[in-house]
Amino acid sequence: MNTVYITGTGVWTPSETITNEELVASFNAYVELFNQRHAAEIEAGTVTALAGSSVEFIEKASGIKQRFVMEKEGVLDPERMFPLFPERADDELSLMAEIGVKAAKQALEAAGREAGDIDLVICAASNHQRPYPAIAVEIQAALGCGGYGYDMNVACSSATFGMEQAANALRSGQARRALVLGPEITSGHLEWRDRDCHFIFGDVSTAVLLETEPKGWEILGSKAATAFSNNIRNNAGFLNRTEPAGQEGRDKLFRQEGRKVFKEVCPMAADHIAGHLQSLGFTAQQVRRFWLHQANLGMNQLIAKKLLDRDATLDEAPVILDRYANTASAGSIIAFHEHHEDLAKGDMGVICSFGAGYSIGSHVVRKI
Ligand code: CO8
Repeated sequence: MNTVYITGTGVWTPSETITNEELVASFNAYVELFNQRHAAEIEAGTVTALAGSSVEFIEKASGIKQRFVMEKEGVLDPERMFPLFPERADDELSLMAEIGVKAAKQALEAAGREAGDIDLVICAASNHQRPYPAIAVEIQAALGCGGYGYDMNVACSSATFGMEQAANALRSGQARRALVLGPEITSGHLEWRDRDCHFIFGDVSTAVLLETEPKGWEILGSKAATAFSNNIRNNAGFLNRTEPAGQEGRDKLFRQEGRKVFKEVCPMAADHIAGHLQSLGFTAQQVRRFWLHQANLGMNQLIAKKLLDRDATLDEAPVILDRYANTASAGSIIAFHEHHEDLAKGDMGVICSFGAGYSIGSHVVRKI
């Protein structure tokens, strides 16, 4: 079996940001409009008045201070509350492919590789723009990669599971160099009119290049696990139009039982990482850095504390969600991308995601 290395990463970030202040101002304007327009029904008790959001709540509950978005105006328009992306013709590069290509180019440059060196492209994201042709195949063509490509989705664990698939293809010799891309346009599947979740997500695109030539970070082991839960769910899908309720219901966008997720996923993730390390003959104390999924600051602190039996420092478990928010599968990859260059040869780290499914994916890596 071949040994696999992470040789380059890329993170493409949209130019527009929305601060909590901007988000709450627009949300509260929407609430005011809604309550005015439904004043009679609210009075009659047939419609529930909406409650406003608050910057203090968002920062305290999540640690998020701002998020990047691909299109800010539509999201902040109280009469709209979701992004506006002009439709593209079939012969134009699709939006997901476009930002996938941008991150991929960064990873190729970081590794000193050409697109033609790549023979596997996996587009691993928590939503895909269309069922087919695969976004990965469009990106493969746009970049000029060889080999094959496919799309996959394991929600917030898409990137780590995609890396596991790519690493297995490289270990077996099926492929030699793989790009795992995570174009996460979360703004398209977030209900910006729901105060319980309107602050959670941000857009970004990530890329990880894996190779069998020794360079960068050796993957010592990869571990994926799933356990079914309805606590994070999105019912959007191709059968929606066949169902009496149609495509418009609240259940056709992201929704979650945030408290339950917090309570159930933290111990699962900590046990998963500890078990993975143990299976490789390591303990958490030997880990120099944890690049954890970035959903909630409290979650990351709790998971790191469970592993280390003490609070982790920001150096040990870096946080990027204050600037990026939850970027679905991209969080642990952004954390790795932004916080790995200072580590020394021989240092060990864990890249770990956790999210809907439930799904947990981890890679134990060592700098060579
Ligand atoms: N402003 C003011 N008050 C609010 C707001 C708000 N915006 N929102 C809720 N409140 C109120 C609630 O109504 C509640 O009031 P009351 O006590 O009267 O009932 C009170 O504040 C407390 O609410 P919560 O119990 O919901 O607050 P929490 O402290 O639990 O924080 C969080 C909510 C931040 C959602 C927290 O539970 C959390 O982060 N949980 C973990 C969630 C998580 O990690 N999910 C992972 C999902 S990501 C994933 O897997 C990818 C999915 C696919 C991607 C989809 C992309 C769109």
